[in-house]
Amino acid sequence: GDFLPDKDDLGFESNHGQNDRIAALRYRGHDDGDDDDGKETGEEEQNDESDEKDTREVIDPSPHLNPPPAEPGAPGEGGKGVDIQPGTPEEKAQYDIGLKHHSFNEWASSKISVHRSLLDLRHELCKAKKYYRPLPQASVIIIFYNEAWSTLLRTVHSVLERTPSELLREVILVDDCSTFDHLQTPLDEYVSKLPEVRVVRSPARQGLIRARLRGVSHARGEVLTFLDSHCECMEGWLEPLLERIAQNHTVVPWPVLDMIQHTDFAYLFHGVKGVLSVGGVDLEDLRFNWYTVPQKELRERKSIIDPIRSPTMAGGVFSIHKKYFEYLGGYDDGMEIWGGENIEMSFRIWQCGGTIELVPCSHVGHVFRVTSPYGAPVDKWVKNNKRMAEVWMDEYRNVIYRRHPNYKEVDAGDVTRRKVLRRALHCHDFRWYLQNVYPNLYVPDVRPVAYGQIQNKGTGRCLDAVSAGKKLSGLFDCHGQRGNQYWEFTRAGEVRFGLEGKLCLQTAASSTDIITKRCAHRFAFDQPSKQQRWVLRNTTVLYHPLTDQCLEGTAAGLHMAPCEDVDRQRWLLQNLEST
Ligand code: UD2
Ligand code: MN
Repeated sequence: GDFLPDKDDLGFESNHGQNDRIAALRYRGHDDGDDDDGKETGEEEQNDESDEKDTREVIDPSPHLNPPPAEPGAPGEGGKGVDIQPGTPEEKAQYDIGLKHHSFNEWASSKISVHRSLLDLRHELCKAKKYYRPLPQASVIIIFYNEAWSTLLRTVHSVLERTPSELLREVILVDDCSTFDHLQTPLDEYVSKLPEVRVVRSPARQGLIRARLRGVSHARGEVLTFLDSHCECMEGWLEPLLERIAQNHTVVPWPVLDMIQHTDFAYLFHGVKGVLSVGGVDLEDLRFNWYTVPQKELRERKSIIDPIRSPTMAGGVFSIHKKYFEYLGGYDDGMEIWGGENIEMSFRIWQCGGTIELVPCSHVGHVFRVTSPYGAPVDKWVKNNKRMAEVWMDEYRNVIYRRHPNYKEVDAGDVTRRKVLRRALHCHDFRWYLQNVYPNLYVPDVRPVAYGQIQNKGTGRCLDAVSAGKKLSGLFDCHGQRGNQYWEFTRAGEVRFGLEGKLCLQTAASSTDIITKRCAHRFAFDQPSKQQRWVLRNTTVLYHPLTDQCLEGTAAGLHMAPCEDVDRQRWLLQNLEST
């Protein structure tokens, strides 16, 4: 195809002629691997970390090493759920231990073949689509820590069986120092029979971010493709991802993530016609969430199967050109265990000139679970987030620090190298990201006029959102615990109910109720509604221009009344900015 760039032309459109910097900025891995731009070096050492001492203690003799073969009518075939329940006490015990170790129904998973079939439910246009060869080859990197046998191997087989072999350079399994017995010798033996699959072991548990970096240092393909260890790839999953990268090396594509139910392992296909969600983020707690693409943006595409720009990515499954990954600074190797790396990488890609796209024709199933079996430690996640915020979010990081006092207590470590990276790549600031990539994001006030509790001078009680469900606000004894009594008085004149966020104190002429309602002014760059606009007078009076009344607190509660110079209409706002 004509659109394919010259194989040797690896200049990135958006790197402002910085190719000379690429080498300097390359991630220096733990083992520095072969650094010769993917050239073949023959057989690689199976274990080049021999100087690192393995610290693991193998603890768990695990069952289910012999999953059933794939045959029509077997449990789970065609992506169906397993409807049998553990019957005998032994089965029940196995079910319990599987749930404990994996936070999903491992017992059900073990009844399903590691080669199970999936219905090809892709859109007709996706099935008919032709991909111009040659596409670049991918190294598929699957990291795992104490993954179940059946889910891990089903991930591997789904890659081997649903990827054209000429597009698959290799599959690299990175063991993040698992302690389960089945992941030691049994896995080595199983994998030794599979073509192009290797196990790379981490001698200490370092978390998924460094595990991925370890995988990258062993990768020889032109493109890196990451997977969680409990995925199932659907027919045709890789080609559209590779095609986007072939067209533009600065695109980081990811698939539609279908849900494999943790309860029965049913594969729930997410079609392209329904509501399409891409990656989002909540700036109040930095959690990844799903963002429903505005219809307008969907309609602007030429075809229903065209990729969609995505402000963030979930993080577990995506493809990226290896050199672009390295050029962008890989991952932040100061991040530990779990969490935050996906948001960091998302901001970094966009701010530094790349693009994240959700590719509707590519489908990968993932077991979404409700809890984490290995107890992802919150302080590590906070540390990772803090490193990200310090480097990429500019003044917007203060939103997080203000809302979550625990961030102060966590040491983020040294981020100098990451800041140097940002400067060297000439990246945009965070405000640019908000304006150009994610204009629909709810952005809390960076520096509100006041934040914390709002205490009534007359009664001594505090403004309380009561319960966000009821939405009626009232007055309660001040408890100093934030929660329902945490408010932010914004520069735009709103009284925002801060912690759960996105709710604003409002009242109207037609109703005397004082309620918290979804803030009308949601985005960084627009205006509040009149019902939600307040004016702070003499630093204590909450005047509401629309009704020309003042907020008042009495023994009977909260109401609006004509303004008077009395204590019941005076409020003490915490952390009030000195004027
Ligand atoms: C989501 C991502 C995950 C990662 C995470 C944030 C998807 C489908 N999943 O979490 O990839 O971006 O958000 O960090 O988008 N693991 C290790 N070492 C550890 C802990 C985990 O190797 O210390 C492995 C684990 O076996 C799994 C992967 O990392 O393969 C992700 O962990 P998870 O499945 O618990 O995370 P998930 O899907 O909730
Ligand atoms: Mn996962």
